[in-house]
Amino acid sequence: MTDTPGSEPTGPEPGSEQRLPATRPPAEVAPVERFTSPPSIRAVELSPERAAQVVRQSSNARWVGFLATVIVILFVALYWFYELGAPLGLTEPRLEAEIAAQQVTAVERGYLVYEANCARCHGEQGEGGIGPVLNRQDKLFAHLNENYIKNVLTVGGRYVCGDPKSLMPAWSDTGNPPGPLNYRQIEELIAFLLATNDTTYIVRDEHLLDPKVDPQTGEVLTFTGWRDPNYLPAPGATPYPDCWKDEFASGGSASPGPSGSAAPPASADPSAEVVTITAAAIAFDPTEVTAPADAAFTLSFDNQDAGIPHDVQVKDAAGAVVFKTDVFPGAEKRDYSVPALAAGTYPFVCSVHPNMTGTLTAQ
Ligand code: HEC
Ligand SMILES: [Cu+2]
Repeated sequence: MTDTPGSEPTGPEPGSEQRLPATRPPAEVAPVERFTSPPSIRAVELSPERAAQVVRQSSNARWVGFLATVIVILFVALYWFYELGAPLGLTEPRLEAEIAAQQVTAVERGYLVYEANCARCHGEQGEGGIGPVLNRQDKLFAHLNENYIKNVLTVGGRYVCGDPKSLMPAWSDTGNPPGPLNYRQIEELIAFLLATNDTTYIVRDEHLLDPKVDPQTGEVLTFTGWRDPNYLPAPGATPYPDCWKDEFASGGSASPGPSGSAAPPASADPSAEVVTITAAAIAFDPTEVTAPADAAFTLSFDNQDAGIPHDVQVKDAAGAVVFKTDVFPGAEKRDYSVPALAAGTYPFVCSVHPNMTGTLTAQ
């Protein structure tokens, strides 16, 4: 770059920086007093009034501090007892009460799930029907435990006896094929099935808010669990079989009638009178039958319930089994020859479904 005329360098003129900083004319202001507060404030000596005020204020401050400490201590103590329960068991610990309340909620929900899905096969009270009994103490004691129920509901009825044609489908949505119930409903069902019979629960609407009321009496509907928490199996008793059908297998431990082996296979005398009993839809038909007294007769037992095992156990007035058929699933018909019975009435029952009953009259 060469200096050419007309392209003068712009910028400060040489020497102009020497004029900075701009000098000011000396200030001609009178010096100001630094303190503008009145002299009484600035005074350091303790007047009697000031001394009294200091004493009053510090006493007040101590009181405020003391009360605050008392409030904190009281709060801690009260909260301690609220959370962990008052001494001598005066109140329940909050968390335990919360757990108990949740348990009640689970059982009350489980009841609704059960009545909606399971009662049609296992009975309103678990008394059995198309499906096996669930409310018996010997079953509830160990056989029906949490794990087992969870597996049965996940795998379906074939988990029980390995029967691929079991009538019970898988219920859990993790099953194969998936069922309609989610894991919470499964847990609620387990809570309900294992609920003890010493607690009364309230039947509620589906949102678990309002109790259901009997439309006739206006009373709140309640239910209790099935399990007796104090139940102990008889010493030396065989545990409940893994497959419920084994309970009814001939010679099974659970139904030792006096004439337990008196069920000769069907070789009925063709000349004997034939009494027919049909089992259909978990009920006997007819429920009243007559047979000849003091003469052997043929019992023709027609089980029309496909896949559902039934039998006929004829009992005397004392409840002892005088004759029983095999337990066999339908649809099938078998004939048995029954030894002579003295005149009288004999109740008969299906051992798989204790609510299937009838009466045989020998005359
Ligand atoms: C269609 C009828 C049916 C329905 C509905 C049903 N079950 Fe079952 N359930 C059965 C049958 C049949 C068995 C026996 C399994 C087998 O051996 O085939 C069974 C077996 C069981 C067992 C095992 C019983 C034992 O003695 O080991 C449990 C537990 C059970 N069901 C619970 C339930 C629950 C809970 C529900 C409702 C979600 C339910 N069932 C719905 C038919 C049904
Ligand atoms: Cu039956």
